[in-house]
Amino acid sequence: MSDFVVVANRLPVDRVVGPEGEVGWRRSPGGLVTAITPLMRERDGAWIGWTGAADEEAESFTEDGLRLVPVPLSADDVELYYEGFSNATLWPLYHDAIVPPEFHRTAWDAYVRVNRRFAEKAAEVADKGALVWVQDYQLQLVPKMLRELRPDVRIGFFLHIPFPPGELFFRLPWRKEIVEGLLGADLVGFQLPAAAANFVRLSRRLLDVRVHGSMVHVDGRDVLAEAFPISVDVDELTDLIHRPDVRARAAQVRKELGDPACILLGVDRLDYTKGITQRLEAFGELLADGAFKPGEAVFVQVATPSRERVEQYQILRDDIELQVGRINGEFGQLGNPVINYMHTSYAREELAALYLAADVMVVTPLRDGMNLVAKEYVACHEDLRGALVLSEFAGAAEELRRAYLVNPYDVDGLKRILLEAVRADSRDLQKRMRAMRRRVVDNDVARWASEFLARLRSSTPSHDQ
Ligand code: ADQ
Repeated sequence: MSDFVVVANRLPVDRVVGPEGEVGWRRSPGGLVTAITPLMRERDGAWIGWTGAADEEAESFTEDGLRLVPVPLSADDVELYYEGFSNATLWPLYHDAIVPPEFHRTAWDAYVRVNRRFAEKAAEVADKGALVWVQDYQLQLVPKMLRELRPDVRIGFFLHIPFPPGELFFRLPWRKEIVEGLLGADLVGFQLPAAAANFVRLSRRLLDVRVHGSMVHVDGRDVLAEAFPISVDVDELTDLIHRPDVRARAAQVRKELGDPACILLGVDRLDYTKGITQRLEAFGELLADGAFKPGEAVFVQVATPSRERVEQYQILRDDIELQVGRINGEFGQLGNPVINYMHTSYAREELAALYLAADVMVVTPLRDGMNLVAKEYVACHEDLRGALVLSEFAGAAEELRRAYLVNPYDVDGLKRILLEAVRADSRDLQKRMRAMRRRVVDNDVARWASEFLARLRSSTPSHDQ
């Protein structure tokens, strides 16, 4: 039994196969894992999640001092709960319906079924009065299901993606069930205050509950809905950029790109929310307009493969690759493409080297809960060099006010801002970077996790402990 339990769709490890074919596990990269693992070690914690492979029954195991509890998913569950309801219904619905959300009853049934499996596992693993922290949109029903099984535990939930306004949320045939599911928690955390306020308002409209500021009174309990903007592991990134090999690699990147005056960089999961098409369109037009001279500006776009079995992601990949080919075909020179496009996942060292090398970081999501790439870029620029072009529709824009803020739907505006950032005076850039760094360095991911948990601990206990 554990007195601190994290429940997330995925376990914080990836399977690795050694040279002899032996199977092992490696801790997955990512701030959430880094922020939570020390807390788990301190508190004898357990992490409940899926291994990432379908049709696999695995026992609990300990890896790198962490207790990991797998929840099995069948191939059917993966298709309906994960690719279906999570990534073809909720993901687009919560991101402004950038692509049309699909509503399938069989997918909903799978979502309920799998959420119950996670809740049952949590009920099994949690010690009396334990803290249970449920993560993200794939598991919104878990708080209520878990409370029914285990009224003694304290339940926190954090939504990593935006929470949509009523105009969108009300389309969901199961909107009431989702809100009831979340209200099973003692504390529901969001990236932004507006999302928390949205949730409180929707709870009042959908259910017969009383509301007091950020507090919802339901079934004789108080549920708090508040914002906890997530951040990055500043120490990890600082260590990386101090490494001589990482610095050498940054210099080598610039050289390999033909030593251009300006390197523009995009780093994203290949996702339609990230506005990759929009930024490449603006860059292509700037080349066509002759605003950049040949060899002056080079765009590096790294796109991590993501959700490759979901149709909209296949369409997007084709669109982007066509666009990159066209722009390079028109403006590139032999051995010198204007866009260097990589459809791959990079090691943290390589990513840090790219951040160091980039003069202009281009982050233009059409909607994003937070966007850690923007904060990672800032964390890597101790040298106060570089410009951040940032979409107004990324949660990070609320904190990084000194970025070059832009509406990614406005191609002319985007072109203007890109040019402004490329041509900016280094003293102005330093001022902007200093202000942004203050924000990110003071509010790193460890602080995010400890503030959420402190709030959860101080929330009113719902039932007898
Ligand atoms: P994501 O949509 O995945 O996260 P983001 O916040 O940018 O978006 O995080 C992506 C992470 O993956 C970053 O840490 C980045 O360094 C890494 N990454 C991206 N491309 C990579 C590549 N090619 N190789 C290796 N690593 C790569 C969701 C929400 C966000 C929210 C986070 C955290 O959509 O809004 O900020 O969760 O809450």
